Amino acid sequence: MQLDFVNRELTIKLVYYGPALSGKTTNLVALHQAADPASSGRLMTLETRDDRTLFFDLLPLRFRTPGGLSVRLKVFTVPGQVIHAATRRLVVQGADGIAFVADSRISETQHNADSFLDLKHNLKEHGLLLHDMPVVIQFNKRDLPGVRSEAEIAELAARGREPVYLAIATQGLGVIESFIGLLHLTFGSLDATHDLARKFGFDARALLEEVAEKLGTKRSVRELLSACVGGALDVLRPEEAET
Ligand SMILES: Nc1nc2c(ncn2[C@@H]2O[C@H](COP(=O)(O)OP(=O)(O)OP(=O)(O)O)[C@@H](O)[C@H]2O)c(=O)[nH]1
Ligand SMILES: [Mg+2]
Repeated sequence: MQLDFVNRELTIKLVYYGPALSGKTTNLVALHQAADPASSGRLMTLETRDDRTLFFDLLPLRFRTPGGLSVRLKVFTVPGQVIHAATRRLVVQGADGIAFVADSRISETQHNADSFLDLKHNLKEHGLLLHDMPVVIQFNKRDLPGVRSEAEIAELAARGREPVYLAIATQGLGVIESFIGLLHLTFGSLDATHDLARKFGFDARALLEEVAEKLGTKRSVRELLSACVGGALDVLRPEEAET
């Protein structure tokens, strides 16, 4: 997180992590398409001819809170291919929150697990603990055959602390829900660490509503957040659990 006191501007870094071809770039493309052009900058992607991310993608978004605070979100993806290990380590540096995009197919279980471990190691390289990091998990590619059942995912989710979302990123399904879930955790964590509400009049809920609106959804933030199949969205904001 970067805080520019003079211009009352907050910059937050979010990273979409996960194994190769799980759909990280597709999530960013869907967010970019959904976003109001006034809030969204150009989606920057650098890919090989076969659509594999070579370095990273970056989607810049900008919002203004009712209190006059300007919030810039820099949404990155890492390149999932194993050979790009050094790049992933670089991209994850300074992340305020992570969306882990897993491939729902049972055949991809090991790749998902390897990538999650890789994330943990890379955070550690920067002195960060996965446990302290706001993380949501998205099980993508729900439309494909051979996927883990919803009941099974719900069971996995119930055992973990990370909120879990189901998605078909190519159809834009579950993309906004996952993103709003990630923002909810990340804002809560930053607020708790830096006391943003008291010092800056940072209103996380109002900002979430602003983001949801600018992403063109008619659904309420509450509805979007409750799309998660398990985990604990309240890990970092216990008071939200009662509302
Ligand atoms: N059927 C289906 N295909 C998907 C879905 N999401 C992404 N894809 C496809 O999966 C392929 C890989 O998607 P990307 O978004 O490029 O994957 P990535 O995670 O960015 O991959 P790397 O950049 O190599 O790490 C593309 O052909 C997408 O169209 C989905 O929900 N369902
Ligand atoms: Mg990619």
